[in-house]
Amino acid sequence: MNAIPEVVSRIAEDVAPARKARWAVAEVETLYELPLMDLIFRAQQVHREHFDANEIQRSTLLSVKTGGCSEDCGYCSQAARHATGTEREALLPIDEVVAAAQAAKDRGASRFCMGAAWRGPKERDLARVTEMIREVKALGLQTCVTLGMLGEGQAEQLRAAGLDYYNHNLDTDASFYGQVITTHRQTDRLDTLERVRDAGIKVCAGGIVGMGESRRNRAALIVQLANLDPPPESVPINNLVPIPGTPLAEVQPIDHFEFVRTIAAARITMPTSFVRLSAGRQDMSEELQALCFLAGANSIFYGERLLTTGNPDADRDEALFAKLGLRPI
Ligand code: SAM
Ligand code: DTB
Ligand code: SF4
Repeated sequence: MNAIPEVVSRIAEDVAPARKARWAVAEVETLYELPLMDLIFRAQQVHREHFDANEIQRSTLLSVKTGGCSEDCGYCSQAARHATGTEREALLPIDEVVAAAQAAKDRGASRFCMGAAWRGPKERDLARVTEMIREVKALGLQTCVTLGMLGEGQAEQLRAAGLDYYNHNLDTDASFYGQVITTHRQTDRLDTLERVRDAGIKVCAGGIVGMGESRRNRAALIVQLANLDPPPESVPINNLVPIPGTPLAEVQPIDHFEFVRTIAAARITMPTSFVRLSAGRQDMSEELQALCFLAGANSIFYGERLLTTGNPDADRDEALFAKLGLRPI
């Protein structure tokens, strides 16, 4: 083997900016405790070291398989055991998915994310999803799917179809997880993230806040995400959308500034990741969204629907971006 590349890579390692090895929960709690102006300033500094602060990435979501899920996630409208009124539907036909992806592309989305209400995909389902991925990718869009927990070899099949990102959220920190979900463990989700990473697919992993967790829980979730090695390329921060009929329907909403602090903590601890201002945007004012962008969010879900709930209309987002001078990428 030629020795030069080895030497070059060793030099590259030596000169690469030292990446902070691991974050401690106490350190992230200290970030949360900063005066808001200082925290946002720090997040904005980190943001500008790694990104153009006036650029924003847009992903459009489509629920390709809705409802009837075996799991008991306390926030979810699609769990079969919650009486939410969400009907169980079959996997969508491929032409419907392709038409939705084309419409998303025409409206300016760069990534198309297909979600399924499964604990995990069965082999037969996976074959149809890989076909969807191939066709959506052929339109020139980045592809993302979120299908639940993956078994042996499934991530490789997705990669072979050209999948760019797999979304699988840690949702909440390890110590609070059991209060929200009992049908699987958070370690199961970590196993899936490892399979995704090993298969060479980019990781999209984040969580939900506003579920009655403490600030320490939020800091611990951020730490879990930031300490993944490498951290996820994409980090969705969801504000709980309360769904009537779920156990979390009546939970006290999180304070707006605490949400902004969570975005800032994600930005500071995961400097090179896209941080997505995700679910819950429909109930946020333009000013709150702008604060989230200032705190380092540089991605959104774009289009009038998330999975089973609403999202701001694309026209409204376009108008907001124009007012803020944000350019889509
Ligand atoms: N079944 C797969 C799974 O759980 O990974 C994929 C679909 S699941 C609906 C995707 C993610 O949506 C969840 O992990 C959670 O973070 C988010 N989510 C679901 N319901 C939500 C709600 N009511 N408010 C905020 N985020 C929610
Ligand atoms: C993510 O973090 N948020 C999206 C996506 N990944 C799959 C889902 C949000 C769902 C909000 C509730 C609903 O529409 O059912
Ligand atoms: Fe099922 Fe996913 Fe909803 Fe949990 S979050 S109930 S796994 S669809």
